[in-house]
Amino acid sequence: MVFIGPPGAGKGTQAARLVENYRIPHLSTGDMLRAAVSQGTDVGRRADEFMRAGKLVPDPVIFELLGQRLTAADCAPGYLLDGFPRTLGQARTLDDFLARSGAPLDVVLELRVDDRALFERLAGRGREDDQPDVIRQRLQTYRDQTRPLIDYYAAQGLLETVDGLGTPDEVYERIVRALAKRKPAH
Ligand code: B4P
Repeated sequence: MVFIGPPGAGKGTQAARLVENYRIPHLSTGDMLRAAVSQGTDVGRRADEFMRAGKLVPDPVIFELLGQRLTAADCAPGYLLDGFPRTLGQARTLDDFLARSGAPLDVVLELRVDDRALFERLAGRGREDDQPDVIRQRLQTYRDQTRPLIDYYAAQGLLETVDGLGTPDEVYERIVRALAKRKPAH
């Protein structure tokens, strides 16, 4: 399962519920990057300046971060990718990996929220990259680099779009309904 949405759409919030329900690992590249930065690892040092600027961390850094995680034993029954892929390059690399492992994606969930609500949510959260200028840059980065993935996955028949406005409980209900419509591919 892949989760796509603009910054602040509630991917992390909803992913936490989904992985508890489905008992699968939650692979959030944002969380992994923040952990790498706070631990001062090599990946963290290379990612830090991009995250502070609201830009995407370069693909090679992301691949290094995720690389072995996807082949770990706990991912064998399935997993939720939260915040990855975020570029067409990442999506194609993921497709190659999944084709080699013989375990295709079941579904790509898009959480859709308008910019004004996103801005209010993020400004209210106050994380280091939630400053107004950085939020604007992150929204622009999403439009330029990540939104093309919506068409990419729609063309593969994998996309489910869910309205992300409303309470977290309401959004979660919509996600569960969207997932129930789909038959697992394997
Ligand atoms: P992420 O950690 O993925 O951050 P995000 O997009 O801001 O978060 P999310 O959508 O999960 O929002 P959340 O649930 O927390 O990425 C951070 C940075 O890491 C990126 O900018 C980039 O630099 C880098 N990065 C990560 N992955 C990368 C990749 N693959 N390639 C390159 N770079 C990468 O919710 C936000 C707020 O809204 C919270 O305060 C929450 O409480 C609130 N909220 C949630 N649901 C709500 C609801 N229904 N109503 C009201 N408020 C709600």
